[in-house]
Amino acid sequence: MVTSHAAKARQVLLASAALSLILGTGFALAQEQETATDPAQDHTSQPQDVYTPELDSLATESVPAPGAPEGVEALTQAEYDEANKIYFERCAGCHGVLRNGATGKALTPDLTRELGYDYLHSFITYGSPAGMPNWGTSGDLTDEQIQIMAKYLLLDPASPPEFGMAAMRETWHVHVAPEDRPTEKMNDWDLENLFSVTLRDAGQIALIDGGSYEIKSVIDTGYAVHISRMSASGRYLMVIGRDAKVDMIDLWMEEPAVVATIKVGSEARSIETSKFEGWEDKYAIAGSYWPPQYVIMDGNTLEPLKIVSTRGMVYDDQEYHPEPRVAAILASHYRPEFIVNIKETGKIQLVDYTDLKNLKITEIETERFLHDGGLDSTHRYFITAANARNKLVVIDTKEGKLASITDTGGLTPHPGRGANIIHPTHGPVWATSHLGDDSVALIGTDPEGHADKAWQIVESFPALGGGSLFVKTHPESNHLYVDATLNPDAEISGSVAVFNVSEMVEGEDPEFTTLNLVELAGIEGGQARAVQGEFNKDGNEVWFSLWNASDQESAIVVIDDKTLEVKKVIKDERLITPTGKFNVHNTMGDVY
Ligand code: DHE
Repeated sequence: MVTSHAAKARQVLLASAALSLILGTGFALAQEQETATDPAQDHTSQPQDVYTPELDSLATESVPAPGAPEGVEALTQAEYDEANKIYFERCAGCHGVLRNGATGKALTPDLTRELGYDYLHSFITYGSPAGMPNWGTSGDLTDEQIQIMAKYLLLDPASPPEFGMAAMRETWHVHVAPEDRPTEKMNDWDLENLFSVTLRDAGQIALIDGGSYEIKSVIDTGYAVHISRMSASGRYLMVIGRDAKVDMIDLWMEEPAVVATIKVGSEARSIETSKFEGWEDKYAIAGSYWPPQYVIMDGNTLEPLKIVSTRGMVYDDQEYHPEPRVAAILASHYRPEFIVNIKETGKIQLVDYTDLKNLKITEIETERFLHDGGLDSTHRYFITAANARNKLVVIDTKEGKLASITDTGGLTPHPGRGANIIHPTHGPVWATSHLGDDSVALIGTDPEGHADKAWQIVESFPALGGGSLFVKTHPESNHLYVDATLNPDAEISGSVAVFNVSEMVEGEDPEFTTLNLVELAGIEGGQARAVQGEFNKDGNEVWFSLWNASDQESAIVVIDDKTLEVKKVIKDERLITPTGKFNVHNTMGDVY
């Protein structure tokens, strides 16, 4: 069904059992934001809460139980293992691996012992108005588990193992040496229009031909595989799992396959390759959540060359942070540099890769909790969300400095790589949607032609609802697509809003067309969620994943960008939990 909508109600709260089904309960963590008010939060009460990292690879690490000081009860190793698993899956995303606090409060023993066992027990059971989930009364943890957790918090924090060069080299395997690889493309695949599709819960990616929609291959990758990025030449596809395993796939082989792998830590989310002229395919870089570091690798073999720790001072109060996670990493097109978002310290590093021995890093003070972001249409400016601070940070990658920090006016911006459109009066702008409300914000990106609007939020208007994760467009398209993946309402989470860009009018909320993709694709079981539009190479089709629970039917639906009609529904039993999609041409050239 296709319907037209005007502006809708702004705030949407999220309380969805189906969401836990898809995401796992570990997503169910409340952030203790300064803005939170009123009654104890159910841990799924807001979209941004259920999107908190679940460090479930770390949860599998065995850490010896620490001894207990006088007056504190010790845990057996079995109890300690259980507590660690619960902590990393459900608590560490907010309170930090080392319990020093992140978006949630610090839980170090000096503080917890002061509070005492009874306080901790009831705090975990009932939660708090500031955003601590009510783990007991919600039924997520049993009283026995809460007792263990209260005791666990009185002990010294577990410190999971580091992952330095020796550990990395042990996991590094070159399956096909560069000299044994083809010297030219050996298959008849249309590589530029190939899509790498994340099959999240299967730990695989599907390579799907953009012309025939045929699944050419399904390849095993890391656990809860997260994203794919292309090498600048379009030959190598890099895939990273949440378990920090990187797989490098050679698309030139007769049957594209993994030619090198490495594990770069225990928990990771980001991977990128060098793109500056003359440095194409030379290096890859992966950032981890644990340990807090990034590693630069050889672009042909994934050999780890240089590990850089991100531990250090927070940008403003200049207090030490022991575990700043690495979020988005992009390659600069203007300098031989990687742009690295460091979450907790609020710093963006521009890492010059021309001389790894004498590494030069430009460190820019920005805002805490940097997450994802992308480039403007000229590729000169990197625009990224400090999402728990409701801000967009803009970096001038040519000059190597901060251009602006702007409040989006919405709650928890989540742009993905964003979308570059040309607004009829504001000119070139970049769009982000929000997790915490239904707003879409447009920021001016043309300091030369529209100087008065540069880095200002020039428009903010409603789309379908809260819980949006990604926006998408293409230079050949006149449409802006906005999903609402984490919205509790199945009709909304299964739909996308489509805005006609050339009809946008300054100061007016634009009308949009709603495409109920789940209905259009004929998916009946579960709560399939429409997520992350991605265009084909020519920009005349947009693909959305319909992401269902792993035991339910999922699909990819292909929409004709001109007519907004369904061109194809790709259904296949191998398409288990499809989420991100990365078109080779668009990903290698940063086309969005
Ligand atoms: Fe992602 C990008 C982190 C959950 C799908 N995600 C990113 C990036 C980061 C990140 C840092 C930017 C990478 C880059 O550009 O280098 N994601 C996290 C988390 O910490 C979080 C919130 C929780 C977690 O435990 O991992 C998380 N992400 C998810 C999902 O649940 C999603 C929706 C489904 C899935 O497959 O896991 C998801 N994230 C994506 C996608 C991108 C992404 C599809 C790339 C978007 C793009 O267009 O570039």
